[in-house]
Amino acid sequence: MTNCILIGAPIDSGQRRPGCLMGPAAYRVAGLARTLESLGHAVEDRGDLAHGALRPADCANPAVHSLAETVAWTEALAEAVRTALPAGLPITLGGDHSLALGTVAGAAEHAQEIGRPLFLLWLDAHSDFHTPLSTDSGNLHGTPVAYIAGRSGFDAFPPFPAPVPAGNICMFGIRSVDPAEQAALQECDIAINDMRVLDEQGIVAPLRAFLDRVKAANGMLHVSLDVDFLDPAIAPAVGTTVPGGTTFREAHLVMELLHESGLVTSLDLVELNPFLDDRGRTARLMVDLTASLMGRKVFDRPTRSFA
Ligand code: 4U7
Ligand code: MN
Ligand code: MN
Ligand code: MN
Repeated sequence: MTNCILIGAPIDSGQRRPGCLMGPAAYRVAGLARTLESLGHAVEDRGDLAHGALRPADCANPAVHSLAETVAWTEALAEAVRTALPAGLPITLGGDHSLALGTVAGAAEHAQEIGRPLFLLWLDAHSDFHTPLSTDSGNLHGTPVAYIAGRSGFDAFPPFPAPVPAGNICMFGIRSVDPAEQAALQECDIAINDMRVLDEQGIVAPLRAFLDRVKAANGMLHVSLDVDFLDPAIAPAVGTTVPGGTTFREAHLVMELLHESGLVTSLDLVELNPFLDDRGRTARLMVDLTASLMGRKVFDRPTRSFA
């Protein structure tokens, strides 16, 4: 039994298409709390977070927008996750992916306090490795991994508490990387399991290899799940669809392996835009994936037999 702590993060300052701020409501309507409870977990819904006062913030890149608001969200979310972690497993309901600037900062601070290393699993079509200085779109939802890894250019933000070493970061589902991100990723050893790797090797071997490393290091594991990790045919409710994403079973298998590992300590559900959904199917799929992560099985075998 896990104490699941739901944190609503109706943030949409990280991109330009309105609608992500309806995400937390959609997850509640789709029955996230009820589903987790049916699996035997306790659920504490802390409601929707609000950001604090905005302070003036500027950036040398004129494309960047909504910087002050995103900084304020980062502070509020870091605090919310840091204080939730001692009490259970925070599940942050986005909201666009800029929320991970805050959630992972909070997790990093907690990990540092208790002296455990933090690992990051990034499930996304995109690498989100821009800095505010390198982004062409100016959309800060494309920047969290760079902040988490300690890249420079985030002067407007609180300094990242304890940057996550590149070797502790692993990406899956990648199929859209901008040239500036590509160049920066070439310089570091973040594990990038792009769709080509998944086509060739499947999802199990690379994921098990990563989870083995987390386990060996007694690490905490933050999982950030972007709706566009999934193929748009099964998950249309996202502003940044990219064809060629993971299938229904691949995504569930990731979640099932994560459950079996027992390693996940915090989770983000991000980029759901309910305004773009098809009768709630994407919201329901995200809830079902969370259920798999929290122990729902296709078939409950008496003993485990996945050799
Ligand atoms: B998401 C992009 F140009 N790289 O910077 C950008 F392709 O959180 C997309 O993963 C960023 O959805 C996508 O705007 C951010 C673009
Ligand atoms: Mn606001
Ligand atoms: Mn993303
Ligand atoms: Mn994405």
